[in-house]
Amino acid sequence: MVRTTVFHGLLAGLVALLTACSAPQSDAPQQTAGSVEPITENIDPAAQALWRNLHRLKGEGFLFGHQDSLAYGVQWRDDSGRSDVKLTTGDYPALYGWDLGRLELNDARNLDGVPFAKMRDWMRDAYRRGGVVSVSWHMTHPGTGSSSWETDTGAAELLPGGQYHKDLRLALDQFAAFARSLEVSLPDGRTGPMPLIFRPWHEHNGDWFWWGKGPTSEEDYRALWRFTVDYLAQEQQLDQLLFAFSPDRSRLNLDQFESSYLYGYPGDDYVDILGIDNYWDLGHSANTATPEEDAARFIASLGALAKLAAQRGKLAAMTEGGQDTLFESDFFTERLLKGWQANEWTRQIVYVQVWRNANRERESRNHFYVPYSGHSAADNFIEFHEHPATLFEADLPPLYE
Ligand code: BMA
Repeated sequence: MVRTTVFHGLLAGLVALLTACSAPQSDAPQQTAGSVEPITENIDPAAQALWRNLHRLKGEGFLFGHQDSLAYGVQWRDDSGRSDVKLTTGDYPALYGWDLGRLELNDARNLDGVPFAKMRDWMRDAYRRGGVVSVSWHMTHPGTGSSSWETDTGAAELLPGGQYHKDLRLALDQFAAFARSLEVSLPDGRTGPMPLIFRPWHEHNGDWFWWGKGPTSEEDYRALWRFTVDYLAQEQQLDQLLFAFSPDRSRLNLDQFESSYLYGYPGDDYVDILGIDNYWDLGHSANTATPEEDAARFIASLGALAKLAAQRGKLAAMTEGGQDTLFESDFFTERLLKGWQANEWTRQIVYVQVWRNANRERESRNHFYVPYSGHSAADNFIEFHEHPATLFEADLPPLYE
């Protein structure tokens, strides 16, 4: 069950008021943990603890995450226990991203060739080691079957009353079955569902996905998001999820951050984590800004995000991003860490997740976000790992109790 608007609205309003009242004396971040709760009313204790513990980390450090980290690396695949993060630093990431694209088709493998059966095991391994699992979904259109990047048909007919609505339900049923299958041993000794950060319908302010701007109207996007959350909570009774909203930085206007960020925002009753997918400020090939401009904008984007999250009692995170092919050997300390360290607002960001290290042999291209063995950014990544603010697996406090 999702909390009622009135209760949650009052709390969020109170936090906003307190933040506003304290503004003349200090613009400092306010600690909101405990005063505002996750959106799922009967949230499982382990997921609730994750939420609380992530709040506690604010200002201290951030979890470092990597997509598909255990499934393959640039120079290896299907090798149990490996991760390009571990090969360089000796440590696993603190957070693991996985994508469910093609689960809706009942396929055995996801869109990047990761077997779902193994993904489940890797997710459980991550949890057992104290790490966090985040899930995105490059879903094929449940009605037309076209890929997430085909933009001919939007979300309108997936909504209640639409001709493909039952297909959306079936896709969400697959998700619910998958989430339920992730049984783990909880801190209280009982067996129960593994807490997950669920990040559906990402980068919707871009025009490259069928749920994005253009094929899907803002109103339909909101309805799609709300239906997803309500269906999973009420009909599927999933109580182990934290929901992350993640617009793409390249389509955000930093001068009008709030209104631009809130495009399609389903409301405070429907989101736990305010995320941002940021490749744009970190050396994106289509961005012509200078590195100095990039740095200032990266800091501005993280700071504005963290402020908005604090006003609403939410967590803030860089849910996806990084520098494709790591052409700057000092990327990790000079771009990423400096951005996070810049001021007391940027330091409120609780996790930063970079994208995947595509296997070169399988994909015949260079597409990676952490260094592989022998790469010129490896030493810098080790330095980044050693910094007290960057949390990898070995640095994690217990997050689920
Ligand atoms: C993109 C690229 C694609 C991949 C997709 C889903 O950003 O990495 O190659 O298929 O994410 O993981």
